[in-house]
Amino acid sequence: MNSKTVLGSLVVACSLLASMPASAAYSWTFSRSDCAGKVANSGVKSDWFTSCSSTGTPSSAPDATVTAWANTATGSKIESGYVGAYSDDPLHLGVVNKKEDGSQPNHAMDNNGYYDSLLMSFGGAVKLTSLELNYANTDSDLTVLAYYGSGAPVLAGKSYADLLSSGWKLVGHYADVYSNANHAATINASNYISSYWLIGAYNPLVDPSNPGWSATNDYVKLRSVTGDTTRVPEPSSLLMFGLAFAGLVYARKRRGSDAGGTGFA
Ligand SMILES: [Ca+2]
Ligand SMILES: [Ca+2]
Repeated sequence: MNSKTVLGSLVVACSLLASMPASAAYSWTFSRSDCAGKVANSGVKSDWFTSCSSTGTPSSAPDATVTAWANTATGSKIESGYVGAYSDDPLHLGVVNKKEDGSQPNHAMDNNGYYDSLLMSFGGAVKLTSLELNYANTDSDLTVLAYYGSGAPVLAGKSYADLLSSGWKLVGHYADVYSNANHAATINASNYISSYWLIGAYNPLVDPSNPGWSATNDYVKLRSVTGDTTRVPEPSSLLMFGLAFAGLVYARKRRGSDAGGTGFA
């Protein structure tokens, strides 16, 4: 291996290292001004929102918009619902689906009768790492999905059983989240990164190999999500990095043996 090849290997190795961004932690909560300037009251339909948007913290975080969904359409298909935002500072986000009247506890995000979800759409790809609840009734199991399809996801008209074959990946099922310290759960051990995340009351319909938890008794409200924008290097990038490094070691060995030494003096 000549010096040009060694130099080339070095350039490849350095550029790969430089392409791995430093981690920056972001969090998103929703204030009154993020949700049409008002807080919902139980049973007052005009106080429910079709979406809320948060700029996130710090200000360099991608914006987040949240919308509500449930399988309340004919044939158990998914259709839009309302975001119910309760209390204040930050708001507690629930889902009032089109078959609910907004009374407690069904104005939470729940799976009693229909499966409620919140779709979080970010202004850039985000790797969510944790989520936090600030309300639960009875049980607090969750299901989280991330979108890897092309374009923006279309939920309306699909059934939950369609999602894993429509570009969605199962991030995980998380049991008893409200019972954890700080009512929070660490999520996404597989390091999925996406602009679209579907966070719902525990939903066995999306996943034939679901854990079989109780699926009618989860009522939760979402307080915040946390994440970053760190991309885990693709296996092909790791392979290129390994080859470049191996090239450097080989060149050094050759140079050492040519000089009659060990190459590692
Ligand atoms: Ca609900
Ligand atoms: Ca449950």
